[in-house]
Amino acid sequence: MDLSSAAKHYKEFGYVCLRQFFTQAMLDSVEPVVRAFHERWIDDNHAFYEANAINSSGLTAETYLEKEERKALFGLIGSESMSKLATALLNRPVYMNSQLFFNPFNPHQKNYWHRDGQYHLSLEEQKEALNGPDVIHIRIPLADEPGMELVPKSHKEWDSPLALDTRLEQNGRNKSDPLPEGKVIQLNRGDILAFSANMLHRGLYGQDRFALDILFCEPQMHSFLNDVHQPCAEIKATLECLSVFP
Ligand SMILES: O=C(O)CCC(=O)C(=O)O
Repeated sequence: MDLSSAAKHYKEFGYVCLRQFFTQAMLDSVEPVVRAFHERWIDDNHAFYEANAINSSGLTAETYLEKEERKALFGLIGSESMSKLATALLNRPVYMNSQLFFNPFNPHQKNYWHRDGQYHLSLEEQKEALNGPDVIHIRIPLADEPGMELVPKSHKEWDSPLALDTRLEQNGRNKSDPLPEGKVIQLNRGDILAFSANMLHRGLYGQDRFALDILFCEPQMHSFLNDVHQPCAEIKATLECLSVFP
């Protein structure tokens, strides 16, 4: 799929999957760094990891990675292919933060339907957000994984009564219950899935799930940016594209 078809699909459905978008060599250049981050993060967050964690964040900050390691991650985020993709999908995309998704320590832990905004916005504000500036996730699996389940068009459309009951766990529903409108997107190493943070989604656990997630926002959301996640001048000088950095 070319980038203009991808943009059309993203606009209509709130997500787009591009198969074999990144070369294996490109992923090989970041995977050891991501694995090193994960080991150091677990050392520091042991109780949380074993309790119920399914992700960490802030990979490009200085907390767990050295400058050379961060340079490798920024090499991907500031690559021409990433910058062209983000620019095709969003209006003047700005790099915000990064996350890492992995399997829960407890193999029986259940996943959960949600919209990202539901943890800090009221229901009215969540409805308004459907017409506001967008935040996009670019999910980059480093291993083949079950992927994500999404509700197509929910980046612009409010929940069905069943979906609302499910993600809010009301009227007898659990947040991991199936939704008939859910669409599963299985992902392999090399594929990417771009999806709007506004949309209703859940991760699917299993296999060797280990996925990097790069977040870009539109310029109206500048107040949510934190300098600690951004590249320093020395790293910027090594990057192919600077347009996604503030
Ligand atoms: O993969 C997951 O477990 C959930 C992913 C997710 O919720 C997100 O990227 O916002």
